[in-house]
Amino acid sequence: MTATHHAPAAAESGASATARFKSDKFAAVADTPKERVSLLAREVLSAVHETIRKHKVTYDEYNALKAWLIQVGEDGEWPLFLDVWVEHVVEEVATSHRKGNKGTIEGPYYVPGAPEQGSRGSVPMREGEGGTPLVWTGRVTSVDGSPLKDAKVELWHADADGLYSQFAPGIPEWNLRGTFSVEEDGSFEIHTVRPAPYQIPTDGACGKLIAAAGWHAWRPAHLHVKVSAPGHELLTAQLYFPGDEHNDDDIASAVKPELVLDPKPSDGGETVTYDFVLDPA
Ligand code: MBD
Ligand code: FE
Repeated sequence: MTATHHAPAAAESGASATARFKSDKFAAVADTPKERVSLLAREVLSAVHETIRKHKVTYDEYNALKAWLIQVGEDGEWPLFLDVWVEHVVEEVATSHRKGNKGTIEGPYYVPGAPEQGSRGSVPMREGEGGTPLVWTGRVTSVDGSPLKDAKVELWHADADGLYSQFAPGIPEWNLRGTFSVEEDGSFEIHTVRPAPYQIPTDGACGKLIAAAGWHAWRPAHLHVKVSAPGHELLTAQLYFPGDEHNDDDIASAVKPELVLDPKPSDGGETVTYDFVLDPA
């Protein structure tokens, strides 16, 4: 099966991301101090006003914007919109002090609490799961080189059709989602499959913007990870594959050269090594 057979599931994925954000994160959203709200809201609005003046935005364009903004909410695509077009700059600002591993955006499809698979094992997958088998070995250390024996590596990614479990229908709950521990020396070995390049939902409001602007909807194939260890900053990253045609024009602007893997063919699949270096908190 190819990704195109599944494109219609996409708007549901956007709406599922809204439901997920509400259930996991609404309670955790901290109040923003009044002075910050005032400053940031004023500056964002000024930037909008400037754009309108500079380009002489018309009433037709203003009303098209209103209609579109309403549709983003109705389609449940605010998480998708924000994570694709805004999060990468928040991530850049939040992690610019780091000396350890580069990170990148979380995106809309993380689910906490994926099943524990030990330090050497497979992510949950279906019988005959599509995609080239991938064996990934790595180590988690602190910036001083010491192994972090209590580290956890959470991995989640799309399947060979570009779909995420819990966001697209008909996929087992924790498919291609797992939590791994590490050995005393910080090492781990994870068995999974190579995901497909990912097309963001084209049948909702975000897709409408992409079509109206003549952009494309693609992200390169990627593995999402969260790497954590006591006393260290949480690392959220994505790993990419060399030669993917969208590594240079990711719709979500989330590719960094340090995050591109170097897989080697091995019997029936691929092996890859990628280590993580965490910053002390
Ligand atoms: C994804 O899979 C993703 O990683 C991002 C950032 C946005 C949309 C879908
Ligand atoms: Fe993703």
